[in-house]
Amino acid sequence: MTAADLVVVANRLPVDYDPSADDGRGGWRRSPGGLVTALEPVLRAADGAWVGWPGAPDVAFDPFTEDGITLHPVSLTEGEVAGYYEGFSNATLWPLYHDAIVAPAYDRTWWRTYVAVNRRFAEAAADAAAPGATVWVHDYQLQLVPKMLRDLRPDLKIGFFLHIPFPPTELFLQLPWRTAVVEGLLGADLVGFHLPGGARNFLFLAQRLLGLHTSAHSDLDSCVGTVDVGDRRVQVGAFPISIDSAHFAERVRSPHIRERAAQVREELGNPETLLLGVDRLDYTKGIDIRLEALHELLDEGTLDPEKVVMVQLATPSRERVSAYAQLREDIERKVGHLNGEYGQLGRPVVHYLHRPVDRDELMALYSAADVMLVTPLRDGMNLVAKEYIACRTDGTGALVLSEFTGAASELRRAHLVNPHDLDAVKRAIVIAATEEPATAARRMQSLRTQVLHHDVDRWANAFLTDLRASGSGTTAAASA
Ligand code: ADQ
Repeated sequence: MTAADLVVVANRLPVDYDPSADDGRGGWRRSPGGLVTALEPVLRAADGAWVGWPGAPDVAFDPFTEDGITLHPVSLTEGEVAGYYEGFSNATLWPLYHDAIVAPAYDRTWWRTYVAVNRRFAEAAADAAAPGATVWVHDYQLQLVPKMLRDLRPDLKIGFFLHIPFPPTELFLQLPWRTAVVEGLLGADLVGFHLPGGARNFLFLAQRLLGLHTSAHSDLDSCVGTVDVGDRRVQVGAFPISIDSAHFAERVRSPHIRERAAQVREELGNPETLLLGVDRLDYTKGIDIRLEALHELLDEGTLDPEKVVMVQLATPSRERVSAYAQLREDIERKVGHLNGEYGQLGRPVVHYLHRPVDRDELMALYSAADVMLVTPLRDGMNLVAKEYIACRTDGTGALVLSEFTGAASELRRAHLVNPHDLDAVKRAIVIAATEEPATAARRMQSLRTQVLHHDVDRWANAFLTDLRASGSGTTAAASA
C-alpha cells in the first residue's frame, strides 16, 4: 500500500463494518456524514488516506482502497470501546466541553485507555503518511494524536480541528489530565475551532498550564493567535464548519422531494403551522425545552392543537452511556404527555421518530416545515440549522435558533433565543409562526445568502490553506 500525501484521521472511517450484513458474513456500509462529504473530493483528488475505527469492536482489517481513498481501519476491543469511546470521550469530554450540562465523570482507567487508543491512531497515521505529508486530525476523541504523531514523524504537517465547543477555561481546568490534553493538541501546526472564543480559551490555557508564549491576533482573520512551542510556532484559528449548501439547494428542488413534502403536510392533516426538530438524541440539543415550550403554549391557548403539529426526529445515539438512556425516557414521557392531553384519535400533536431517516426524506421534511426549532443548550456549530436554510429555496420558513450554538454567530437574522429562558423560547416560536410574510422573507433571504456563500468546501479549503502556510515565522527559541 503506497503512503499518502494527505491523511485524514477521525474516530470513524467513512464506511462502517456491519458484522450481521450479508447473512452474517459481514460487510461494509457507507456512513455518509458531513465530514465525509466535505473531505471525500479533496482526498480523492490527492489519492489520500483515511484512518479510523470501523464502528464494530474486535474486528481487524488490513488497509484497503475504495473509490480512490485508502482506508486504514484501527481495531478496538470491546473494553477499549467502553473506556475510550463511551467512557472518556462521551462521559468525560463531551459533557465537560458542553458546559457540564451533565456532570463529567473522571475515571483514571478510562483515561489510560484513551491514551492507549490515541497512540494506536497515531501509529496508524504514521504508517499511512508519505514523507512530508499533510495529516488532518479530527475531534475530541483524538486530542493526543497530534503530539504522539509528531514524536513519531517530525517531518509531517499536522492539523487538528475540534468539532465541538472548546469550554470556558475554568471548566476545562477541572480535567485531571488538562495539561496532557493541551500538550497533545500543541503537537499540531494548526489547531482549529469553530469560533474565535474557543481559540482564545485555548491560547489562555497554553500560557497558564504550560507557561508558553502566546500572541493574539484580530478576530477578523481566521488565525486568532499563535503559541510558541520550543522552536515551533503553532497557529490557532477559527473555522466555522458548514454544509454542501448547493447540493441541498439543488436536490430539494427535484420533483420527487417536492411531492413528498406536499404529501407530508397532507399526512399530518394540513396543519396551519408545522414545527420541526431534527437532532441526535442528545442532552445538549434542548429537545426537552421545545417540548415544554409547546406544552405551555397549548396549555395557555396561545397555540391551537387543531392547527399546529410538531415533528421531532431523534436519531438514536450513544445508547450505552447512562445519561442518554435517561434522556430518552424523559423525552418519550414528555411526548406521551403532550399527545395524551392534546392529541386526537389518529392525529397526535407531536410525531416522534426515534430513528434516522434518509437524506431525501429529511429534505422533504425541511421543505415542508414552517418553523425549524434548534434549541441546544450548547452546540459547536449545528448543521441542521444550515441544512434547513439551504432547503428553503422559495424563501419562506423561519428558524428559531439557540444563542448557544456556533451557528448563531453567523445566522444573526434567525429568531435567536436563550434556551434557558422558557418564556423567550415560547415568544420566539409564536413570532416565528406568525411573522408578517414580507419580514419573514427578508430574514430568510439574509440567512440564505450566508449559508450559500459559506459552504463546507470553503471551510475545508480555508483550513488546509492555513495549515499548508503554517510553520512559518520565527519563535523566540528558534532565533536565540
Ligand atoms: P452533531 O452533534 O451530530 O455534530 P449537527 O451539526 O446538527 O450535530 O449534525 C447532525 C447531522 O446529522 C446533520 O447533518 C443532520 O442532518 C443529521 N441528522 C440528525 N438527525 C437525523 C435523523 N433523524 N435522520 C437523518 N439525519 C439526521 C457535531 C457537533 C456539531 C457540529 C458538527 C460538525 O456536535 O456542533 O456542527 O459536529 O462539526
